[in-house]
Amino acid sequence: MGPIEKTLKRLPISADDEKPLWFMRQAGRVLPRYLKLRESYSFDTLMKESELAAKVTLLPIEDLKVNGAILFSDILVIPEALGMELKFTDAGPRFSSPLSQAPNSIEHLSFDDSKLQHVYKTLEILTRELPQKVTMIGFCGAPLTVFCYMVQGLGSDHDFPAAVSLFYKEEKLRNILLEKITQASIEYAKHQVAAGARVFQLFDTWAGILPAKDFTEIILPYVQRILTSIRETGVPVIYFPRGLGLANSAITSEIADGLGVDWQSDLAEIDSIVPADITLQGNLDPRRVKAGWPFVQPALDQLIEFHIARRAKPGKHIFNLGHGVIPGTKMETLQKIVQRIQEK
Ligand code: 1CP
Repeated sequence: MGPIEKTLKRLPISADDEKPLWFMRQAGRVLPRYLKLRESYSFDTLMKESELAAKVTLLPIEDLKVNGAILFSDILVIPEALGMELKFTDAGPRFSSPLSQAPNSIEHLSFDDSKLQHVYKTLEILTRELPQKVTMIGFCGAPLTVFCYMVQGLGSDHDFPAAVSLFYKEEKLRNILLEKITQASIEYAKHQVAAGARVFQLFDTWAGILPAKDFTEIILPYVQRILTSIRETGVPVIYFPRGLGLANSAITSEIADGLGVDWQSDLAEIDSIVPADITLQGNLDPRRVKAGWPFVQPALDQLIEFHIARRAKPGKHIFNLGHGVIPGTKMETLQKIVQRIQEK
């Protein structure tokens, strides 16, 4: 069992274990070997051809020496499997008709798990190929984040005005859509576990777009249902609610084993408002990482101090960024981060 899984299961890390470490969006953004593959294949092909997806998943293990492998896929596969048409354009993925254009079509969405077989096949290949110390991390998008993209569309305003206004105006349709996303995510996540995922992360990139009270009262119960059903299989879960701020205090160990902390938050402060039995993950600022090694090193050394101070107890902290690696970041900077963490 690798250090990431051990940490989340609160098992002691031994002296010969590496420190638990991976980067959000570690595969599909900056690695030269990935960018080279993209010259020959579309993103869609890389994701849907399982042999290729497995190969891309392994690149950061080989080139960065992280000890978590996150499945190469996307959170948009759930809307697609619910029946929305997704096109991969040069400007990025786009839905042909976001739901705000025809809200009543929400009633007709229906989950087809057979569209996701390629994901399970990728995981099966990886389960055979991953070194023991590397933890296979499955993932999907959280209900609110997926709702925002489905209703608003992609590549548009990240305040999601059309999605949030439908959220308040059309309560019945909102609940139907959140319920469909939740049920599909549960089935999808359980299937990922059956195919070999050892840890699961739920990405809630847009958790911060609602007022905290609405988030905790309306959204969190859906999140909790997904996470609970995964935990029931014995697989630990990390929840990454970006932009939640002080409302992170609602994330107890009833909800998740690990909490992904965004770069906006002070890690020690989040530590003081969440229960002690939750593992924190994060939270180097990816823009500092993009700025280059001299600018990231002081912040990294502070993070290492934080990690070491908490390390006396098992299950405390996993190294990561506070959001995904930014395009244009140098691979060498990521490699230096890994080296420094593992040598201290
Ligand atoms: O390292 C990896 O790349 C792992 C695979 C991975 C993951 C974990 C991809 C590949 N996407 C994701 C998650 C994801 N996708 C999130 C949550 C994490 C985050 O906030 O970074 C989100 C919000 C998305 C949605 C998404 N997918 C967008 C943003 C759209 C918008 O307007 O905000 C885009 C452009 C994508 C496409 C995508 N997904 C992944 C890649 C490599 C790409 C780019 C494809 C291309 O080359 O066009």
